[in-house]
Amino acid sequence: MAYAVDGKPKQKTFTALNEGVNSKTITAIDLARNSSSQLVVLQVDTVPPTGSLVINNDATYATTTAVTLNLTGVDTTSGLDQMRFSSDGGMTWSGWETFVTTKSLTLSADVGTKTIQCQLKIRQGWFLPLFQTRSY
Ligand SMILES: [Ca+2]
Repeated sequence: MAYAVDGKPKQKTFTALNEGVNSKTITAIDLARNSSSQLVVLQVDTVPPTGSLVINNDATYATTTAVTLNLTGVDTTSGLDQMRFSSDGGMTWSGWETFVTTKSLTLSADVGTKTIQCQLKIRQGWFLPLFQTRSY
């Protein structure tokens, strides 16, 4: 944690923090024994989210470029925030959008095996990559 005393930058390292919310009270005491306290809340999230991705209810082939994705995702500490998709091996990604369990996606029109990648983001910024491949 970074802070300043009389404008001078300082740093304090906390160890053995618990998963989830940690509350610490920082007390500063000057030479005249005047004190001031500040409550600091630190959120720790070391467990990545879990999730799954299913394309067209697990059909072996997609017969149109429009596919439906069914998604699950859980993050018990921070909660899921957003998702995004790539269908070109991760070269380009859709914009981040609010996580939902059903998503429509349009694939490129060329025939072949497509891989849809999904990334889930929690409120603290962790990513979970999910992959599924389907022939088209
Ligand atoms: Ca987590």
